[in-house]
Amino acid sequence: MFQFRRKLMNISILYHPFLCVCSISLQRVSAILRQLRMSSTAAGSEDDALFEKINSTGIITLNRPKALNALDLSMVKKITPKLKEWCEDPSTSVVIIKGSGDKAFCAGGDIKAVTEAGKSGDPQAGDFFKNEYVLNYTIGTMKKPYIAFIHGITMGGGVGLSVHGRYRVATEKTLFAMPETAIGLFPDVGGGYFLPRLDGKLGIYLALTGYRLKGRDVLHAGVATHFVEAQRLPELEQELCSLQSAQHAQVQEVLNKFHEQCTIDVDKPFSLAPHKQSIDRLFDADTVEAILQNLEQDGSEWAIKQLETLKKMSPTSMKITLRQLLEGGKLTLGNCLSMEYRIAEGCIRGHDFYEGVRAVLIDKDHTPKWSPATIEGVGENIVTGHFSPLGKQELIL
Ligand code: QUE
Repeated sequence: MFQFRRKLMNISILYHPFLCVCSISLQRVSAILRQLRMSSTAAGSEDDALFEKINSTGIITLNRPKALNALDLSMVKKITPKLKEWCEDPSTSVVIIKGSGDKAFCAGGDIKAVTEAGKSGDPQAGDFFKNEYVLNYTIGTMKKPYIAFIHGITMGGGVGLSVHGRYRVATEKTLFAMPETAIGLFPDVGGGYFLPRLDGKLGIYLALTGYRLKGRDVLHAGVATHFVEAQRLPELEQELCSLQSAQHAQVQEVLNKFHEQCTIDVDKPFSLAPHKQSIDRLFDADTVEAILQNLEQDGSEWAIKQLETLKKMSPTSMKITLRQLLEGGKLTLGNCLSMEYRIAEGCIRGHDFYEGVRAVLIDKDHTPKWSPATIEGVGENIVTGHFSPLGKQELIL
């Protein structure tokens, strides 16, 4: 961009005496500038992810606040090598990741771009997922303390940047969800790994319904490790940056102190506590059909409400999601992400992902026309097709 501005100045100096030529070239220049700005949105800009080093702490800031810090390929391609560099660098002992602005840590992956590539048959459509899952794996296998400040909206891709790290600090403004069944996708970024490891059938419930956990609920669910009031995050960051020896023990000491000092909603019970027994009983099944039947038979007001929610989701997404979690519960993170890449490629080949993104993120009419339209219509072959090995395209971790 800087270079371009310099060019622009040259042009105006060059043509200054010839006013008419100048106005034509200025028009042209502004068109080129517009083009450049547009392509920089598509291809990412220089400052979409920021990196700082304060003493021995590396800080990553997701910096697309207008897009709720949604994660795109440009950001992933900057974050992964920087994380690897910090992992090797003896002068870096801690990594913090946060979002810029007050609304979101990261609202998801920038999947509109994936559907655009996928629609035109571009084999690069899966590139974003592949690179994103490698980053999720890098975070999940880091030995140094990695702390995610999950303040504000944390969904999909944002979950993948936080939940596999050792420490996740939530605030009263955290809104956490894996809402992908609503857009014809599935709870990827290692959802198949962490969701089945939550208490009882909570993960299956969160994955199928996309239920939103707010504030202290994120801690109750076992997603966050610490809860700190939003206003104190800068102070927490400063204290972590000033640690002389920042091993896990020292990091934990600081995080625990801030956590214990926070009294917001300290006596408020988990919003799902009244339904936890029902969740563990009704969502304990090998098939989506059985879960729907359990809810129907239960017939309580809460169960009917869950049925209404599930009726809106992509039937294909629900079936692949249940299978993903049942398998993922038995896999390592690396093998789970490899499986998820197969499923992602299945979604790119299919129908509902495009229709869901259209209905929720593009046209925003929120009335997707799923195909197949019913759970019964989703044959076993469709589900199995999403789990087929990809040969040379496999993601190997
Ligand atoms: C369900 C989802 C997503 C969603 C909304 C849903 C999702 C996602 C985004 C999103 C949000 C903000 C952005 C963006 C994408 O919204 O996965 O690019 O700026 O990424 O109801 O699964």
